[in-house]
Parts: sequence; structure tokens; C-alpha cells
Amino acid sequence: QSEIRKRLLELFSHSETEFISGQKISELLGCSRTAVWKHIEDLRAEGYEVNAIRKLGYQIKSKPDKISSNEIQLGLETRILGSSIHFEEVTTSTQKLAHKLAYEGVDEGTIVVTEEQTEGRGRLDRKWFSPKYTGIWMSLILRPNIPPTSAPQLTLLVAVGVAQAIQEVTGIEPDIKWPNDILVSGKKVVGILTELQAEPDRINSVIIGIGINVNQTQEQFPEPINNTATSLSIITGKKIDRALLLQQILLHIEKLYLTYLKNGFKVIKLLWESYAINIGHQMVARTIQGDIKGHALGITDDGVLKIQSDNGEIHLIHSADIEL
Ligand code: BT5
Repeated sequence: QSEIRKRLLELFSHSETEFISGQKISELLGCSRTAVWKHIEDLRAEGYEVNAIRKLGYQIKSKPDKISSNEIQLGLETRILGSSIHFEEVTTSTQKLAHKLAYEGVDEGTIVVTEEQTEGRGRLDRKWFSPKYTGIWMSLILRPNIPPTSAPQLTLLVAVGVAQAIQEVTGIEPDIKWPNDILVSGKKVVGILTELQAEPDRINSVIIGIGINVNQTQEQFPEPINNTATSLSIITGKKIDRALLLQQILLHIEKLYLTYLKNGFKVIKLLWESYAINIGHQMVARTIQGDIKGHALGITDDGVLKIQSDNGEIHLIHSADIEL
């Protein structure tokens, strides 16, 4: 049943504005025209707007504001990312679920998406607020053939892909703050969390969590982040199509990922630098070993941050919180 639904939406994803006749759909899906009609009715009940015109057939005019597998699938143009979609209406954390699936051996490109996380998390077990129907909370599973030490490059790659997609869908030009934040007007819109299942010299899988504030109002941000967080909708003053944004994110990340696997980090680094805000500025890097104050020189070819402290010494920072 859900397989037919998936194929039905696939048919429409190739002809978004076109009509497809009931006869043709029933032939392609191998079910009766009554069954086709029934599936269309089900879509309507879920909030799809479907035009039905005698002699022309069916056309999907709009999707509901949801990001379950169907809405992601319809119009998705990627080959790898999203080839398998695990959707949960609510879950503790998509990272947790993705770790489990990765361990069980799911294919590269599998994504885990939810409408709400009850235990969304950031780095160092910090909390990530993930309220219902307002954002994109997802985890990607990749299996690149790279050494574990190169994995941080993927955080930067994903940040570029998300920034490009945000720019394309909303017109906003976001900033990237090393290593894992995307900011707009100095406030955090996106957080990225990269985790590994690896042996010392080999990656089994990389699990990349992406959290994006899309349609929240300012009042929806709770006290500790009320002044530091914002959403795309607050900035544009418009409601944003989350499914479309999600699809564009997958598409941009996939393009960058394929380039990266083929040509290495160089091109990604250049793109990343074009979005970076903290390079060339004074900053404090709060690391587990202590604070380092200085001038950010840039990132190395591995994606490591280079800071020159006031006494001229150069530090390589692998992991830190940055204060500008
Ligand atoms: C991050 O950590 O920014 C990574 C966040 C990754 C979230 C995604 S959602 C899908 C996947 N599943 C998960 O469970 N996680 C990933 P970090 O740099 O440590 O920043 C965390 C800090 O950001 C918190 O301590 C808060 O101060 C702030 N914060 C929490 N929720 C926020 C939100 N919705 N928007 C902006 N800032 C937030």
C-alpha cells in the first residue's frame, strides 16, 4: 500500500505542472482506476490539493505543510541523499535513531527526519530545542571512504550546502561561524552535529545532524536562547516551505559531497570561506583545554581553525566554541 503511494508521488514528481490521466496512472502502477481514485482521495485527506479534470486527469497543485516521507519524495532530485527516508512524527533525537540504523547497516544516503524531537541535542550533550512543525530536524548517514581525521571537513561541507539552499529558497545570505553554526544577523538559525561510527583508521559511517529554525516566531524560543536564536521566517516575514527547503538542502549537499569525493576538500574550502564570518577577526576560542584569544587566520586544508594569539603563537583548533 505505501509502496504504491510512493510510486504515485514519484510519477507526479516528474511532471509537477502536468496532468496525468487516471488511465495512465493505473497502467504505470498496475492497479485499477478505482484504486487510483482511492489513493488520490487519501492524499486529499492528508492535505494535498489535487486537481481532477475530466479528460486531462490529475494534477497535484500543492503539498501540505508537512515533511513526512511523501512530501520529501515529491520533487526530490537527488540520487543518493534521501534514497531511503525514515520519518517519525515525534522522536527523542534523529541522531539516536540514525546511529541505530547506521549500525544495522542501512545504505549511504539514508536520512532520518522528524517533526519534533523531545531530546534533541547539540555538541557536548547540550540541548537542542526542536518544537513541533516549525523546523527541520534531520540526520544524514554517509559512508565516505576517508580517514576519521578528515570527518570535520564534512561538517563544513554540510554547512556550505545548507547555506546555499537557504540562499536559494529564501534569498537570505547566511553567515557560517566555524565550525558548525549558520547565523543570520548574528543569530543562530542552524546547528550541525557530526558524529562517527569508526575504527581508528576507518570510518563505518558519519552521522550528520542538521537542525534548522524555519517557521518559529520569536516568542516560540524559550528563555536561554531567546536572544541568540532566530528563524528564517522571522527574517523574511514569510512562511517557508519546509519540504522544498529540505529537498534543496539534500540536493546542494549531494552535489558538494560528490565533488568532495572526486576532488577533495579544496573547492569546498573556498566556498566555505566565502560564507565564513569569523575569519580575519579577533575572537576567543573556548576549548576544553582553556581559552585562546587571538586573530583567526583561516582554516587549514583539513578544516582545522588557525588562530594567532596576541603573543604571535599559532594554534590549531580542532574543537571549540567561538565568541566573536
Ligand atoms: C549544535 O550544537 O549547534 C548542533 C545542533 C544539532 C541539532 C540537530 S537536530 C537533528 C539532529 N538530532 C539531534 O538530536 N541533534 C541534531 P552546539 O554548537 O553545541 O549548540 C547548542 C547550543 O545552541 C545550545 O546550548 C543552545 O544554547 C543553542 N540552541 C539550542 N537549541 C537551539 C535552536 N533551536 N536554535 C538556536 N540555538 C539553539
